[in-house]
Amino acid sequence: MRYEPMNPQTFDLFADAEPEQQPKCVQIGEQSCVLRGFALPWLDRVLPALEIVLAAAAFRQMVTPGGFTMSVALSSCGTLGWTTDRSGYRYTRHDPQTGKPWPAMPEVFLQLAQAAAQEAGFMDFAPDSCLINRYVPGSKMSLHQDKDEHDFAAPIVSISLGLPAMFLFGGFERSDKSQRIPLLHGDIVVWGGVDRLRYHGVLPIKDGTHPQLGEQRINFTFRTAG
Ligand code: MD3
Ligand code: FE
Repeated sequence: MRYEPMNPQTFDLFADAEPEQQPKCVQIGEQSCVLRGFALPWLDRVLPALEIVLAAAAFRQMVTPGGFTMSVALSSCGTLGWTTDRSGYRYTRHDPQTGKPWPAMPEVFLQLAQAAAQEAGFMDFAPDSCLINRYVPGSKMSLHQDKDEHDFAAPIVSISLGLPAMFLFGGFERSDKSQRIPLLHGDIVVWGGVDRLRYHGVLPIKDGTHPQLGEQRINFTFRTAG
């Protein structure tokens, strides 16, 4: 009898399998998780939108109520933008540098933040603020809590782009031991529920040049502030 070659499809055990899925949100706290690389497929649309926001509201360094100039430069978009000066931390409707309303939140920012929140189980995230942090090598963010928002029930979604950072994820008191979590270009973290009031910070960014973003790290944090 003549040898019949098998149809290779007969033995492709994965022929009927589901298409590859985006990796699940990896838990880093009780109600926080990281979506590695989740933003990467969106960057073709996110980066041009970022340029438009920054043309209207340029990065600027702000002063803390204690009189220290932050090493991180900030901008914002959405209905509310976060600012600090000698009189305190707060959300405002207008950019104090231009007197104009903060730039609108680009549709693609909102879509990406909602897609990430959904992946982490927060089904109707409606951020009204996107804080944009720019770190150059040496910039850091000391341990702090985010307490200026009105509703701590909503999660915060954070997107990291450019140079890598070592994120510090602490406890509920400044002196609590913190875990270190590397955050890389394209990573998104969703922080919700009990983890919302944890102390957190960023170690000084190391020297380097990112192929797309150059000598900087840019972090977006989407919040329901009002
Ligand atoms: C954990 N930004 O803007 S984003 C901040 O990388 C801030 O630029 C850091 O902390 C950055 O306030 C961290 C991740 C983040 C944001 C808010 C949190 C983590 C959080 C609130 C509670 C717990
Ligand atoms: Fe923070």
